[in-house]
Amino acid sequence: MANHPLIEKFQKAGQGHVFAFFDQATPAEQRRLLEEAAEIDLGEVARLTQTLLKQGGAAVALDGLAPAPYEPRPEHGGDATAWAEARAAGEAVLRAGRVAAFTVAGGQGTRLGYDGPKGTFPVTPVRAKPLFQVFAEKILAAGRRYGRPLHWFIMTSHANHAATEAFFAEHRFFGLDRGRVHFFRQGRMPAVDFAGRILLETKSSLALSPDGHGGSLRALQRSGALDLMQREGVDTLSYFQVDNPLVRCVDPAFLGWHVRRGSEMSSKMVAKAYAEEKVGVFCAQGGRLTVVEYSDLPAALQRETNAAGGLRYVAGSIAIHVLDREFVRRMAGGGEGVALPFHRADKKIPTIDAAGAPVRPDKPNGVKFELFVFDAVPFARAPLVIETLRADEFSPVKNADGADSPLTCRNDQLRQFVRWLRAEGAAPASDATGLPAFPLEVSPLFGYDEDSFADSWRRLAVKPRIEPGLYLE
Ligand code: UD2
Repeated sequence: MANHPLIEKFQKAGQGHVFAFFDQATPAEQRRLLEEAAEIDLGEVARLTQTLLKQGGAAVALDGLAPAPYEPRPEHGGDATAWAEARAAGEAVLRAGRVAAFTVAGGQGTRLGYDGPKGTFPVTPVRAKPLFQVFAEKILAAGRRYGRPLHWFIMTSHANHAATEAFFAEHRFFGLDRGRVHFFRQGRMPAVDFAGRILLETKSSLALSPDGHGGSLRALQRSGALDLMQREGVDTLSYFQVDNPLVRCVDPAFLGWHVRRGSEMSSKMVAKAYAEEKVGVFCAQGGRLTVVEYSDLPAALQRETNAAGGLRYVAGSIAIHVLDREFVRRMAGGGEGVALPFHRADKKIPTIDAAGAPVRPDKPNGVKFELFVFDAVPFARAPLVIETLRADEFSPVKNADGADSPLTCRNDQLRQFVRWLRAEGAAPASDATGLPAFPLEVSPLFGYDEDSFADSWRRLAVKPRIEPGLYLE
């Protein structure tokens, strides 16, 4: 076999099989394989094989686990004055230009069965705007409202980076200043078989996959995004996922709670809709705040109720956070004791057999390693959880049908538009769930939350007729 220091390194680490077909490959293929191999941290792979495969991974420790405290909304008994003060503080931070929006969009979107970056998926009820356009318009509108255009960071994956950039270019960045929209790729991890051997996808390429949304912290650092923010006077990141068009991309009340408490990482919760809902749960343990992913929380705890008969572990994580820039830098630096833990996911990973023939497994044949951003919570100073209302902020598109599908998301958008209209005395007739009899749509440029909607509506000299296909912009 060809002599190359990298090949020797892999051989020494017991991963020499990665180069089994190297000599048959074309020079271009060889280059590619060497490039991919150079991305791999063999020490990390060995460590993960030892801890997550051989020792089966440490089960999530449950001793001393309790529900996390959170700040309830005023509607649910929270302190209305504190919420108003938080909001004013957040508006000041936005007016000072200290905030950037941040979307994690590197996921593979397998469950939706949609071919293309998930952010390009059409979601709105009348205009069928794609997710990216909804966020872009919210960000544009918020920048106008606070007199400071926002920077927007978008984390992509190797698989969808070029398509994502092309989509924005094709749509002229949806009206945003292209100099303020920044794309960067997340890192990759190799998949391994159950013995810890790195899997090949083809004879000359590794089975690599995105390193999880927790990889965003190191990717922000590596890509230079943190330095760019620093140069631009941005010290606070508003983090959200690509699948949820209801999200407030920048929320003054949330930002205000974060800065007033001196928190380094804050999170939003909604009351879980039912015990088994697939969201992480905010917990307290040993004086620290943590998020336990649904799959790690035993069913008995998921179902446990409190004296009032409600769920005891009620605080569902909807993956909306505010992060301090310097906290991200610290986490990305990965100093002693500050690294995010990897999680193991057993998957069906397309690979090749010993003769080099493709294998499409019908049951899991290996393991992917992923980082989760919420694992940073326990490392943050003064981490904070505030409540938000599901109807106002959370309706992700995850599955082709059933729960969290394009249909449920469309209906939740419609109900939100109806609530905004109703607050101004202009609601169309709707059913018992608040769903109108016909589709209508509010552009984020007209209103992206109740307040911005009310301002625009009140400015209209002539109010439009509320009729099928109404589009307010
Ligand atoms: C996530 C949370 C869950 C809950 C739910 C809310 C995890 C493990 N669980 O569930 O607790 O908050 O969201 O909707 O996160 N992504 C990347 N790179 C990756 C992997 C994911 O950018 O390598 C992005 C992806 O594009 C999406 C987001 O992260 O925007 C969520 O990913 P997911 O769909 O895998 O998360 P899910 O639904 O399992």
